[in-house]
Amino acid sequence: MATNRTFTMLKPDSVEKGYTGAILEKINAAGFRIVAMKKTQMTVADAEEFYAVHNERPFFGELVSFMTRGPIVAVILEKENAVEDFRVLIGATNPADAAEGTIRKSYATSMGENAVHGSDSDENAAIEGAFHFSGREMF
Ligand code: FUP
Repeated sequence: MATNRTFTMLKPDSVEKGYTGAILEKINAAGFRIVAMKKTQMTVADAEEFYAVHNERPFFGELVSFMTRGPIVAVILEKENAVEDFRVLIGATNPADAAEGTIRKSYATSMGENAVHGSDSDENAAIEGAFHFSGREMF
């Protein structure tokens, strides 16, 4: 069943460069409602668990070290068709392939440092949201 929720992280590159406000503004302007939000920093163990699906991939070590090098902003978002619409808003994983006007086109620098995360399914949105937030932090 579609939950109409997705999960995003503004990744360490975005936070370091001071893009948090601009990216949240784009997300709000696209019609997403913030259900839960916090600034936090993932430990190596957190990142290894969050990205466990990629643990055999050659980029895994770099991904974990990037995602843990500084704070992130974790956010649960709500909107009709949230997962799919948010993937459109952020653009392709590699910013070189991202469409004009997408968040990754505007703020990402490379495949690795690609500014934002977006869940790829309703099931993963629920798992990833629950990774960062308890039910009492969702409104
Ligand atoms: P996305 O769903 O667009 O965030 O992309 P993936 O789930 O496929 O990948 C997760 C993260 O791994 C990406 F955000 C960046 C990193 N990655 C690489 O660094 N190199 C790759 O070839 C693929 C992914």
